[in-house]
Amino acid sequence: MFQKVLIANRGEIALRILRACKELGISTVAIHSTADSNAMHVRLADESVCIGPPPAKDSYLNIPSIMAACEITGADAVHPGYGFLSENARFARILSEHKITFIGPSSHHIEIMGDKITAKKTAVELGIPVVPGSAGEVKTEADAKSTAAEIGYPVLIKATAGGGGRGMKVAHTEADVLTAWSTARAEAKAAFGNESVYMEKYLGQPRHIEVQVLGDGQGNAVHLGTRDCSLQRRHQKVWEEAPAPTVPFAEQMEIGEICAAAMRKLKYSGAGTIEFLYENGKFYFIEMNTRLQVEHPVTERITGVDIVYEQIRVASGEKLSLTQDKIQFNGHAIEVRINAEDPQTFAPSPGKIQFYHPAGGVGVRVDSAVYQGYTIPPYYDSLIGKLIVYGRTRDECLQRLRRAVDEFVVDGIKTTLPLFQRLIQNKDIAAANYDIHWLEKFLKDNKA
Ligand code: MV4
Repeated sequence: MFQKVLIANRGEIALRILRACKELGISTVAIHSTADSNAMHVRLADESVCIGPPPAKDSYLNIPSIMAACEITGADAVHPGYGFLSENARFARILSEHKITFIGPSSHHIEIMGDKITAKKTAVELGIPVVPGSAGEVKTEADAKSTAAEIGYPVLIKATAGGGGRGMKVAHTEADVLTAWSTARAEAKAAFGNESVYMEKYLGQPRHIEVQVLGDGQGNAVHLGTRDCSLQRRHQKVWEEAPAPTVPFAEQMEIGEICAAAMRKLKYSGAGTIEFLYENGKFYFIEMNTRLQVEHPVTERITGVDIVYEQIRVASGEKLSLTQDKIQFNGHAIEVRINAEDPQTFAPSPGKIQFYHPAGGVGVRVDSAVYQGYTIPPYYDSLIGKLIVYGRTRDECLQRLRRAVDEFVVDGIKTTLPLFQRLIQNKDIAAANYDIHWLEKFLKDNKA
């Protein structure tokens, strides 16, 4: 097992990782920018190193500074959390060249999944169902027309280097396809420095359902069931649930087992999330994320598995502590993301927290790194905390969420808590009757 882990992140996820390290008896190193000297992750770690000025590119994304912090402190492993360098294959490779363990999958697996065409090809080879689409890159106008005709309209053109929704264009008819193709290529080139695009059948009203997997790189892998993350605004998740409501349990286990078997074949190591669109009772692979996700606690709550503990174990060369037959799925969990944002406009609202009282009680977990008197800096994402509630049934979970949101107080800044007050009263939410477009439509129709 590791002696010392450097946590290359900030905020609630840095605390989440610190907690797992402490429970494993591993000492911890926090890194921080000059804007984060008073951050909770710095206070709670055994040691800390300031690695640069506020902009992330100069601090949390600054590989030479982070390598220097590893060197100075003698860390033998790095946990990247999510975002920042968590899916940077070059960072994983540099660490391994310096005999420091990257707590995550191999740089090879990060690379395969980072390129959406190789990710999809790999999924097909592994027997994972995918969205019908082009065999690979759509390189020419003639290619765009013939591929779209084969797939059938509407089609969606996506950036190979993309993900997270950037550089996507829909074409409804043959009259739109060339414009969509060339606009998508131009946007992909501008955003990623890579104009490569591919094409898929456009699904109109799917849900976003993902499968959590864990592998040990030795051919053992398990799935931890599904999460529904359809409630998003501009590709930012707002509310996540486990298990995916409305998908029959047997179908969840079936797609879960397909994913676990695929990870065994790949010899995948670490935590991963396999993302699907789900429409008319069918799952269609779109992408795989090779990192810990923000919403992992809902899965932890319904399975009892500590995902970060397992990540650290397998990275240190141990086998998974679990087998599939030991994993049970109990009850329902919902996470809502408390962002320092205006609940109507979603404009960031950094500043000082004048009063802070998190919700508590039975079935409530709060993952946060803020405290009363803390000033949220304006440089990073606006997530200040996650409220995770559990119930034996989804209805009990919703009732508890109502109670917990009422209890939660964050004064001095605007937060998304009032949005959750509104969502909890909505009958579509109560019935789990929503798809990936539901939240944006709700916000448009219910402007205050
Ligand atoms: C799609 C799709 C419809 N059809 N692919 C958006 C982000 C990226 N992860 C994939 N995305 C989509 N891919 C096909 N073939 C619709 C979306 C999409 C979406 C997906 C998940 C959650 C929210 C979304 C919002 C808009 C579009």
